[in-house]
Amino acid sequence: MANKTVFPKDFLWGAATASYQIEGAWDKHGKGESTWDRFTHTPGKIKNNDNGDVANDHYRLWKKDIGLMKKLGLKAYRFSIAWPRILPTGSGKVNQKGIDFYSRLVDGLLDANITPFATLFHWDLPQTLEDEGGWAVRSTTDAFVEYTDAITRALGDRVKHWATLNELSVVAWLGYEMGVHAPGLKDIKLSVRAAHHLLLAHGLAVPVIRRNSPDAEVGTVLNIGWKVPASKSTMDMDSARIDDGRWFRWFADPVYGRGYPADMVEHFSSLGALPNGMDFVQEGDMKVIAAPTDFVGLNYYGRNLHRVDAPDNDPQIDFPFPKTPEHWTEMDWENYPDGLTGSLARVYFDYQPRKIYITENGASYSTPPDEKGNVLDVHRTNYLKTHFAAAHRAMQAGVPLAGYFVWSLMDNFEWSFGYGQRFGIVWVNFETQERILKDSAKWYKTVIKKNGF
Ligand code: IFM
Repeated sequence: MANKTVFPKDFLWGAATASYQIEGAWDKHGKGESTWDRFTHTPGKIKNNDNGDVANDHYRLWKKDIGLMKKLGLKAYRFSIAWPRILPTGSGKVNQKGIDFYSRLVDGLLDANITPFATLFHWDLPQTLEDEGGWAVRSTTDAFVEYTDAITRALGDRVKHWATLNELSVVAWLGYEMGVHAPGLKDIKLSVRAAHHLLLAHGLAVPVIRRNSPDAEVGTVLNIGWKVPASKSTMDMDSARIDDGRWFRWFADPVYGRGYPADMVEHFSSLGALPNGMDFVQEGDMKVIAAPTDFVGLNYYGRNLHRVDAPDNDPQIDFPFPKTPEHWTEMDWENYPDGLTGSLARVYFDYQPRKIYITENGASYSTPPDEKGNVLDVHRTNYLKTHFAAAHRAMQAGVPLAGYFVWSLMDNFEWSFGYGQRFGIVWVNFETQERILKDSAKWYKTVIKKNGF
């Protein structure tokens, strides 16, 4: 049968992971402690008290993992670099063994014809920096520049795709306001400061990367959800607007030179987050944050429907599908491909990035291997198929989507949920470190080969 959904010739089909979620070797070869090491070693923070001490043992098994990528025919691999491997205490002395690990990984990828796509910060901050205030203090941005300089000097000749930070909003809100991610703080005043410093770190890093890796593409990675009011009532609409403002506009607007969104400054003030106004924003910061970039990476997982249960609210007019695995993943996230088309179109037409990558998209389903050792993860395959088609629709409407990274290459440590949530297209037995290509991976392989489906 002929392909129905065909992608451009050079489309970058990939898969993504993150250092803390897969590497293990948390204290090996000079690596410093990270905030996630500290957080997971604190009893009661993570489901089953799981931690990333060993995780997928990728630090040791990286060659085997490149073998898997090769088998799948991946064109690109998105991974992150653990800052505390490079600068164990956040700044100061560089740990050559840490650099060597990523250098070997990059060479291995290039040998396998796989484009390395590196993220500088996917949440594992050196604990020493956290002890000095972490992202809530400005000095962490200087340390980030130092780290960026060290790693891009070492890899900038070979890595030509750099993302600065992953999902800044998740770091700021889950880590500093809600306390469910490292460092586990619950202080909204600190969280808005953290958000600003994460943005500033991004802006400061861009020229450093350009200097050390001259012909590379540079961007950042933002998470985006399809936030919809359940009715036309003001309450539902406000709720959806604020949710989008918090998780997306608060970050995208400054990156694209618009400054902080006024409605959200008002919102944060009303919550008591800004007792001294925006005193943490110094002259010139907003210009730094708006440094021109080559792409934006979007992580999309689903729709959030806003229904404010108030007696005088409008009748609710929109309802999600029933909670069957077809429509809901095991994270209790709605499977809503149209939201991906909408998000891509919105970001492109509203912010005009030069290029977009879907830097993460995928689903958690825990389907285990059957007695023959096959993992029949039909819901994941269906999730991916419908989302690939949704991305393709956006491209037909003119969105310059250049690549797609499935989250995740393999099952891994899912933060506060531990190992219970499995996003991988490759099954991992965490006792034996055996890897098995799930059916979704086998299907993805055919998509990559045919450049469509
Ligand atoms: O596992 C995470 C990833 O680290 C960041 N984006 C969302 C994924 C699924 O929760």
